[in-house]
Amino acid sequence: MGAAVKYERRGQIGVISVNNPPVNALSHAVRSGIVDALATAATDDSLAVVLCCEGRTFIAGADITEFGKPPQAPSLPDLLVALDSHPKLTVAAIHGTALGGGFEVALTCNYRIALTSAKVGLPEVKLGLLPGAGGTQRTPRLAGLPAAVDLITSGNPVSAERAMALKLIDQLADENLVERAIDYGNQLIEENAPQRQASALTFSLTVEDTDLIEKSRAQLVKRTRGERAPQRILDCLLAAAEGSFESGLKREREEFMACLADPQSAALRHMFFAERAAAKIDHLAKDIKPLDIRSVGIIGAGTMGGGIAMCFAQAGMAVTLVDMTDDAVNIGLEKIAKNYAISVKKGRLSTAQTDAIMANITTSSDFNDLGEVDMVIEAVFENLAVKKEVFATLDSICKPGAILASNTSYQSIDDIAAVTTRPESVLGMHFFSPANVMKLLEVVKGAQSSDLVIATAMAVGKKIGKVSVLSGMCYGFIGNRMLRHYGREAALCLMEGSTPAQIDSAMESWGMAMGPLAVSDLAGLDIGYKAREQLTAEQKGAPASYIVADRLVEAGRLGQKSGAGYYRYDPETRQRQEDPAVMTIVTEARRELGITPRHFEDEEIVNRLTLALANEGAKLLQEGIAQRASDIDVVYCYGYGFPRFRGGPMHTIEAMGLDKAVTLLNEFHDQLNPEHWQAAPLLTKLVANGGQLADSHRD
Ligand code: 3H9
Repeated sequence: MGAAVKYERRGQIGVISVNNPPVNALSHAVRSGIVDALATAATDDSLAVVLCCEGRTFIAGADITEFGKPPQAPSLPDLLVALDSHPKLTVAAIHGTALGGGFEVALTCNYRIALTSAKVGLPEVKLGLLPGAGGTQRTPRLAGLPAAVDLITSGNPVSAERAMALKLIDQLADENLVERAIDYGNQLIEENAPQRQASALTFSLTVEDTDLIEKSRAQLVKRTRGERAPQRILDCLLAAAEGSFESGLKREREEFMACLADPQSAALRHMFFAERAAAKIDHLAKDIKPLDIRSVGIIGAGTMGGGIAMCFAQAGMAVTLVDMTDDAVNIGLEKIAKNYAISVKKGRLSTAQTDAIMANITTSSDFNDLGEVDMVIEAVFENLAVKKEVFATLDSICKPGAILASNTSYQSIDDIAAVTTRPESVLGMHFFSPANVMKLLEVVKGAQSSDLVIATAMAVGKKIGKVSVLSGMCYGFIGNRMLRHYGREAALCLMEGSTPAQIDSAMESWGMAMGPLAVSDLAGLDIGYKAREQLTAEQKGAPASYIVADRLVEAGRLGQKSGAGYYRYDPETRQRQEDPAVMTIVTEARRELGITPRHFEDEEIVNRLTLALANEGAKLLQEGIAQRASDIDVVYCYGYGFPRFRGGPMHTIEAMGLDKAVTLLNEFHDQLNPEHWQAAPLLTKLVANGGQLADSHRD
């Protein structure tokens, strides 16, 4: 049977136990081990079979690393045929997380018992897939259509208790799962219980069910912005109701194979591994133990500081929120309380929960109150002189070993660290606005930041529920350095002949959460304007890339906050509307710079904006600012609304073909602007060598 699966007899029960760390994925060894064990149990004198797992979890699904490789028999469907037709009564014993193919195995067993702490779910949609081993056929038969739609299209797991209410689990156990499962098996034998098969249950649609499918279709089109797997899931659920179990299973198989071959799934699977890789820091010693951070000081009670304070308070840490005056901290605290009141109103949190969170936050206008905290995060405005002053003060107040982090988006961590006597304890922790919502955290390593401090910041990020990515030091770090190139191309497309509406809708149809000009309006056009005021003409770059933004600000159009920017905004609904006044400004700017507008295809907009990002990403990779290409993808998908089903900018060019990407870059170089479109040497090298971004590290 092999090391991954064991079979032993416990009285009249045959116990199959899977042991395939870390998550008991259904690799080939596990599938064939279970099939062999089932064959043994079929012919011995056992009366029932318990299927359980060792380690931290029940089977967490198919082995994702095997997708895209040549299939090896027995397949998961082969295994489930053996299980469904097994002559003995079968019981799944679930602990940890029974997910995807793992839960489908459990659903194929005759009965299911789970620890109360367990969770079950069908998360395949998050990988651009659908449950491909009967999940779309058995779930609605057991739990009904509404629950199946919810479970499978959201991909979110549910608690064992909820699963029991949905008839997906039959019994709960508080502890000693395997013993309890054996007792359960014995009890079922004694009761002469039938071999219940979900596949044998009949299922047909009611009028309400049909309505629900149609409604879900429309909602999912909106919510998932072009993802195909959710629609295919609904097709499979319809097939479950319209034909036999066998015909539904056949349809599910076809749709699963179509998903597997779909580039969207390749991108989403890339993201699954990218998120996990981002947590790993290549050069750190394996045995490094992050510091235990229990208390945090946040400096600056504005939108950013308040949002950061919420992250820490929600994670149960003691937060001291500091600003210059009592008024400023009180306003900040009121805003936080208001945010939580909205969460309570929306039913996301209870009053007791928000009270407990608020109790973790104390406020002060005296920096000396930060003397004993384990970590400080500075979130004052983007001005190097002010930041240096804050860090010099912190250096004199904070206890030895306290970590001093700056939430700067652009400034040099090294310049900030230089004003302290402990540059090894200084680093960047760049949150994204709104900080309590956005998942990304860029951990920025200064030249002298110690490994311990970096490891601690990464661990803290995990504790507060962020996806953390390490960035080296450069202007704008990973995300904002790339964004400048993306923003530049959006502005240039506008000047060369496009419109704000075309640019934004081209990017949104492609999958971006929001188009670049609508994002600028949301962030406030005055921010870039003020930043440009501090730059030299050379640093500002081509005037065509900022002339319209400047003119809009000078006309009082600061974006959403002033009711107008690249668009006009409905004061009630905040809906954007095209505004002829903007095109008047654009036309005037084109005339001033001697630019004759031309026709634009959406494809050119998408190619220019995504390639501008990826080309700069390749330069960051080559310079060692980003550890790996997939880290850049994580930054963009979690911090900048890049569609996960495109896999981030680096995966986008890898999927397009690096050779095609370089050809396009060279075309842009020749036809548009040679300075903007120098292909990153790393890309040309990879194309010449036939290499992949995933294998490339710093030169
Ligand atoms: C499916 O089942 C299709 C079927 O319907 C039909 C087939 C025909 N495979 O997340 P962690 C690795 S699709 C391979 O850090 P946690 C992971 O990469 C599948 N590897 O732990 C990591 O490796 P490393 C449906 C996997 O405790 C390590 O395990 N199932 C798989 O925070 C630890 O993972 C899913 O989508 C896998 N299936 O969370 C479930 N899963 O250490 C996906 C994990 O080298 N998995 N690894 O970085 C999860 O959601 C989480 O891993 C889980 C544990 C909640 C289980």
